[in-house]
Amino acid sequence: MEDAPVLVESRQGYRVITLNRPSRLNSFNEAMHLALRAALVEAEGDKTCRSVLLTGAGRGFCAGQDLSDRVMGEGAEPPDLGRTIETLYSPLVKQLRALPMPIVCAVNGVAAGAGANIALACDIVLAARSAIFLEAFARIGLIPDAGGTYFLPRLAGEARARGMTFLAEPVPADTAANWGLIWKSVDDNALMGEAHAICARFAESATQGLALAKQALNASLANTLDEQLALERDLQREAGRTEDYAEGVRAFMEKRKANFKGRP
Ligand code: T3D
Repeated sequence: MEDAPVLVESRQGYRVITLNRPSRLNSFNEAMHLALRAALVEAEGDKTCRSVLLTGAGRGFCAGQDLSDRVMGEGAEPPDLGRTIETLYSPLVKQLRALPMPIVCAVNGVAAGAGANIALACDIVLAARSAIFLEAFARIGLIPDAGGTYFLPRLAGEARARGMTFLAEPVPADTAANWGLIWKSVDDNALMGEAHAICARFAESATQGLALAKQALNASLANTLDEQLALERDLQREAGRTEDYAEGVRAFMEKRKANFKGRP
């Protein structure tokens, strides 16, 4: 069934967001962009939601921009891709990074173009062993966007970032995990079980602390050590004022499992 471009399911303590244009390998059109962003806003607004699981319907995760929206007739005025990057892709990446909770991305199949980079923008990336990551842009004369030129060298190193960008060859999930692009690859039939298990664990975690840790890790990529140490001080001050921290210390001393509540 291919109705809503994004499906949202509420689970105990987390939300599952599924990209839902399977006949086009969940490639992005404007409607899917807007629906995904609205789903993330709703997740943030729900105090009981402590993590997000992002995945794709059908055999692919996401094939990047829907190229059927980009076909140009002979001599036609080219589309302004800077505008779509500025209004759609970049805000989405910023929203994923700023969401104050972990995003678990279950890459269920091919992740190509912006689809690969949207996955890399998430916090914990699991990929089915049969999935591939493909920086497809060079095949059509574009550059990696959706944060690709930012994330690739930082996660995989310069040599691999340049190889993936210039050669545009598929990188299998196992290789992506070995390179440090993603958290891990898992057997195809174990993917969703593992992703749900992580979100279920977050539903019982001190997720305010995780949100602050996410903020610190995001900033670390651009900060000097001095700046980062100052930020750690400020964010730890905030973490130290949460009820979850007090509960964590009490539970440790009382040798029992902590009952973390997440956002008040
Ligand atoms: O434009 C802007 O605003 C700038 C932003 C750009 C961001 C970008 O992401 S640019 C990069 C766009 N993406 C690509 O270039 C990838 C294109 N797709 C592929 O190279 C291949 O489909 C895959 C390697 C991803 C998968 O190959 P395969 O053999 O497993 O599947 P397939 O047969 O190629 O695709 C299945 C169907 O999905 C097929 O439709 P059909 O023939 O069954 O009716 C195919 O046309 C469709 N599809 C796959 N990717 C896209 C797509 N349709 C539209 N746009 C796509 N990106």
